[in-house]
Amino acid sequence: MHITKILNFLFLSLLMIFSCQSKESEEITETKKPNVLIIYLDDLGYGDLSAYGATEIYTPNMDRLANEGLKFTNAYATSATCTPSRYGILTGTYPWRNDNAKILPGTAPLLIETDEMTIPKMLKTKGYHTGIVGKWHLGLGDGFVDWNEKISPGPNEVGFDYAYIMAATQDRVPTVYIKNGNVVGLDKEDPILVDYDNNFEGEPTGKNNPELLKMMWHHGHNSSIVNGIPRIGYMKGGESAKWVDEDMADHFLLEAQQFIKEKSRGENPFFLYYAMQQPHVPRTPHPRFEGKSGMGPRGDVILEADWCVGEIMKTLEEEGVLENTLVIFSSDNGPVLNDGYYDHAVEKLGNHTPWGHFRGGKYSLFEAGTRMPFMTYWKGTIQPGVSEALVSQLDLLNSLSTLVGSDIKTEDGVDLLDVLLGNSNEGRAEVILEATSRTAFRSGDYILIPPYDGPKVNELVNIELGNDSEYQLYNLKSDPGQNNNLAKSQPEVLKKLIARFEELRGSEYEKIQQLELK
Ligand code: NG6
Ligand code: CA
Repeated sequence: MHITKILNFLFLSLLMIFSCQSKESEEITETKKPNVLIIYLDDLGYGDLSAYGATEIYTPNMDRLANEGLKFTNAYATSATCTPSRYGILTGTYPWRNDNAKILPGTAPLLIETDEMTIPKMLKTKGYHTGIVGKWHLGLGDGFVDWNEKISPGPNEVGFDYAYIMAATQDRVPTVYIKNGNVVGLDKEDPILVDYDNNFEGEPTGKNNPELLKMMWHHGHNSSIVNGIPRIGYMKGGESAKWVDEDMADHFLLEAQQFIKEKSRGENPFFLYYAMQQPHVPRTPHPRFEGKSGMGPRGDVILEADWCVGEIMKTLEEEGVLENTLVIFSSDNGPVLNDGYYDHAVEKLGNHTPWGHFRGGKYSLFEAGTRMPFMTYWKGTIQPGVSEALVSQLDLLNSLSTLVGSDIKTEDGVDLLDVLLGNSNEGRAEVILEATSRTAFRSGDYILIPPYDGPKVNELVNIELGNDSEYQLYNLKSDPGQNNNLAKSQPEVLKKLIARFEELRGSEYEKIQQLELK
């Protein structure tokens, strides 16, 4: 062979070896991207976990995440109700920017625009397989939904490759599971009809047929009856597709485990948003958990949820991905006892304090509405500890984006990856909180609640809402229970916070002031 040919051959061979090697190392970095699992509970309070101070209920599996991971004490949901919070966590955008981000009926159209950024969409740009299992409550379809055809747009159109969901809440129709847009187990001969205004002729309701109920309604929840439980909204047909409430936790758990098992064995990393239904009403523990808490169904479903968390962690372990998975645990809004059914939540509470040492609860602008249990756990990467950094669920999109090497960022979110991993205590400087369309402003240790009309207490659920005719200003560090209004004694701080809040909320804030002047 001619010498130049030999050199050429050698050069090409070396080139091939190098290019193979760099391809291989690229692949290694690809597979090194961690899986992300968000475990999101529904109406679980700050004080509902033993790791957060509960003494009357024991949640060992949630505690494990808190004790072996990072336990946050200053973490917020964006809102004190479900739909807006879920909108906030998934889009990284404040829900009060979207007028439709309010508690939705089961027939509401999809709230997230299909061109809007979401966590799963962002992760998909980096090769993630994305899935949701559990509660959706962000609307489906684009105006009218035929539940007997493929339902679209929905989670699949806003970033989830796989979606196994309930449309809204456990207390709202339709009471069926939906897999990638199709109602599971539907018999086409028995089509589903849903209406939130009018009943279907001849169908029993909670209001007219109390003799058919196994759980009695207290307020609302008196429309169609499914499995002896009266619901919000009317539904007819779809018998074979109706869920069994007591099996729901096991059902979603199995789906979540299957997703993890399948995706752990694949090449790409996965993202799973496991949106559990507990302890939202109606509280229907599996018989295995019935009576176990001594606190009635609310306590029992918290124990059930805790068991589910343990099982999901076991699956990660069994699949060998525990050290390559970032687990984030939180809840969508604060706790409520009586949310519309007689289920002994009030009577059997005993000394338990679901709201921890905070004031208010679900629906409230006071702290317990949005201050959430929030833990990050990543075996081998996150060191156990407690973080007092101010974080919002809004920040997950930007933080996860940095984690996976993406530069997608939303304006409202803050990249707090270092804080979530325990490498920094520098959280947010400020955050806006929302409760049923009212907003408050936290800045440093202070919280400003502007004046709002409306009752001080929602008597039906017995929760203080945060409304007052005057400004409220609290120092949350020295007064987490919000008992000492500093608006009069600290006028300088008050003025500063009002000005900043006004700047952030702009025209929205002017609207509030106009309301106030009326
Ligand atoms: C309220 C329901 C409540 C619950 C809530 C949504 C009534 C009287 N109350 O309107 O039971 O379903 O909506 O909860 O119907 S959330 O956690 O999904 O926001
Ligand atoms: Ca909720």
